[in-house]
Amino acid sequence: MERVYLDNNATTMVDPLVTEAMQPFFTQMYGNPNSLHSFGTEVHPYMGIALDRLYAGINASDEDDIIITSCASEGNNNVIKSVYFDCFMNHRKMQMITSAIEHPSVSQVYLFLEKLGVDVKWLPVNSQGIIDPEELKAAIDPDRTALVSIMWANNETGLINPVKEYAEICHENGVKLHIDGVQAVGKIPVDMQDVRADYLTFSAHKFHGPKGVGGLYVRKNANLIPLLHGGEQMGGLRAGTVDTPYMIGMGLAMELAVKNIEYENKEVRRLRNKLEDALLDIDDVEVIGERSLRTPNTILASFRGVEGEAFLWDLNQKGVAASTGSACSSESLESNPTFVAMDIGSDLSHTGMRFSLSRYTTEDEIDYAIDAVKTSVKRLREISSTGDKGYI
Ligand code: C6P
Repeated sequence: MERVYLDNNATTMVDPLVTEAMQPFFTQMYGNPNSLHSFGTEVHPYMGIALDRLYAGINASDEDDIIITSCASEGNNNVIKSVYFDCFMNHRKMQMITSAIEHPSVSQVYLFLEKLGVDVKWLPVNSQGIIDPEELKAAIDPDRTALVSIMWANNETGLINPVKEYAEICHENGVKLHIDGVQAVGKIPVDMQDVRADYLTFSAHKFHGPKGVGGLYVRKNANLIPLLHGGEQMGGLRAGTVDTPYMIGMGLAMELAVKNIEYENKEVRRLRNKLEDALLDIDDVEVIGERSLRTPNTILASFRGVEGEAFLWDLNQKGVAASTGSACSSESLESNPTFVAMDIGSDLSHTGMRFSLSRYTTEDEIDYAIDAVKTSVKRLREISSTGDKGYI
């Protein structure tokens, strides 16, 4: 076996049907969809199909908006800054609530807003790694809270938050709810008529679509101030020529992801559990978060006495791609946000390694990965007493 890709929470392989569907829009139907000639207008029906697929994929109502973005980071920035601009312009309440385990495209925006004087409340996770709805209830001040941002599923652990309960709490208190749905779409059912949040972000490359395109769902009457001004595209909510091949690719990727949800929850879950059982067989390995509370493809395991960089290097030498946390923080030597929030191994004696599968992961790959991890952990523990780092 040459290479095994177990980093699907960082990004996924594009489904070949998706790449095929995108091709005509690079070299044949390449008109600007805002042009009035046939090169522009001939693309419209395909964009309509893509939008329909996105609406169906998250069960959005026709009255709601889905804005095509360049990525989920853009969507997250847009929602939070939009609510900030709105409060600023209307001299309104300025408290916002988020959690200790958000992706940097949420947490870093809130850290920035704190510098501008916004009162940000950071909700902790409970012993199961979940944000307790009671904590949210207690933190909301109906007179001051303008926005709550909490992720649906965590990118490191896969732990699924009770977003439906958050939506009910926010609704009762007249507070807007923003959900980062990046790690939920394609892994678990996402139904925006059931979960009455105001905003949801997602990113095509997490569900076998292309990188560089995402979606921002905005419930009717939720209001959105654009991040990008300068054009009437997306009903004036996001300026800039829409990347038609990528939007069309994302639409098909969404449809295929939803069709594969059952496979994801049966077969991918089975392979994930097989890997997880094997990891738990190794001494001093723990998996973060109860299995039944996680997305079906994800494991964050803590390996005691194994140095993270050496482990990653060793696995990579064996052709196994995993990650010590989210890809965009991979250059930081700090502990994973989840480890910090859950107070695990703050002395860095525990390495967190994330293994994330996809519908393309095979049983042979899992068997190979199990052997590779076992050999690597054994080797690194043997040499750790010598002070050698275990890699060149
Ligand atoms: N997480 C990971 O390795 P973009 O790249 O902008 O489309 O998605 C950002 C993003 C937002 N929210 C969550 C929950 C995410 O997991 C991500 C991307 C990757 O965990 C890359 S940092």
